[in-house]
Amino acid sequence: MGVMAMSMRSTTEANPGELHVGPGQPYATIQAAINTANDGDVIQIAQGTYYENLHAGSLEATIEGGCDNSFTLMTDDPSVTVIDGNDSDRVLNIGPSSDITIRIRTLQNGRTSWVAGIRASSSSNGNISLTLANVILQDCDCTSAHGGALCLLSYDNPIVAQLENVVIRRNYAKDGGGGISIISDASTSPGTIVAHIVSSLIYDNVADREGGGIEVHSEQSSSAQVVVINSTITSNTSTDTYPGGGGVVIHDDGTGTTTAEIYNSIIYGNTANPGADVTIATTTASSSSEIHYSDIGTLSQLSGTYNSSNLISANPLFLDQANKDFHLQTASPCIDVGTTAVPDPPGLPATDIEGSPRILGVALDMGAYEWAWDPWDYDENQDSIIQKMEAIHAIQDYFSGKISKMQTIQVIMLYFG
Ligand SMILES: [Ca+2]
Ligand SMILES: [Ca+2]
Repeated sequence: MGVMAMSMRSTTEANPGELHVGPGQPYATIQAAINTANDGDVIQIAQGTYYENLHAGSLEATIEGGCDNSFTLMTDDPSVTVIDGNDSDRVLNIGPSSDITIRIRTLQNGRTSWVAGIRASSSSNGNISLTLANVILQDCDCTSAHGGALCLLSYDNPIVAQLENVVIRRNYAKDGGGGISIISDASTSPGTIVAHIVSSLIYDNVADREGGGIEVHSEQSSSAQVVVINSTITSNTSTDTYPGGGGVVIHDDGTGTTTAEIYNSIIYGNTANPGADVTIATTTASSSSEIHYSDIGTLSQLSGTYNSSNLISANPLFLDQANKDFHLQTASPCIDVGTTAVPDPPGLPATDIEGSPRILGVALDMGAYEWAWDPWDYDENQDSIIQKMEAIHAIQDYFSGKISKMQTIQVIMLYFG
């Protein structure tokens, strides 16, 4: 998330619908602003770290970080405004009736027995709409149940969630869903969840049971649907033996309907047995998934059905996996092999996770990062010199249609110094 795009805001004074949070501002804490916000308000938070455990029961508002102290400039960098749960409780509770958009901020260090980061739970009292954009959810520990960083839990009434440009990393759940847990259930009537995950990166999460990265589950004739587009899910771990699913697990109780629609995504390098990367373990006839134009390392179909096309299972060649850099190398098999025919909504993302434009090159890439042309990417041994073999690789890529004639000439010019 290296992008630091700045945008001018239209006014230097607070609009009636803007609540400013920060040192010396009308609201010293985020919770104080939440408590007084009216429907449609925008809670703006100055850069800094806030140690809070928030409750937003029936809030209908936008919460955004990244603001400077005069609230005139804001950055798209989520790391400058941090809400820290201080390892003492959940970071943010949402529901039973809320419509919340969260933009540009980091939530971290939640610690509790049941959903450590964000818990969004509907009930017979209302619906939930949750949007996360340019958000990092990290280092949350769920000590006895489901959902390390995020749990969408629908009882009776619907939940609609949209995650775009979200990073979920280093979270833990004692039960399922080390990163994200999506569970629909019923108390008086069946719940429904539709979750869209777009241009997002999910890595280094651990579940002691199923679904290291994402767990999707439905019970009691309810339904849970997740649509994953142009996302990268890697290095997550499920330590249970059944049903596993290091990256993603899709299952139901035999009455609920659970579906996953996965397009243009990389789910590779996760750990579990079975289903190192994806496990399908549905039993209800209506639970059928769609997996297309994606790099899935290992997929285990324990039960249930899915349709697939244009899948690969090759090493995606991340730029520097050891240092958690999941950009693609020039030689990656995930470049220019995606499709524009994805479910809409949510549709294709206009940018990648860093805000760089899609589509670059001749076609869409798989994963959260669109590969951008740089002739120095051919410096494969990283000695700041283009050797003969490296120039030859560029020529080979030209003949396979991967780069243009002008790009090839740029690499050859570097070879000649
Ligand atoms: Ca491309
Ligand atoms: Ca070189």
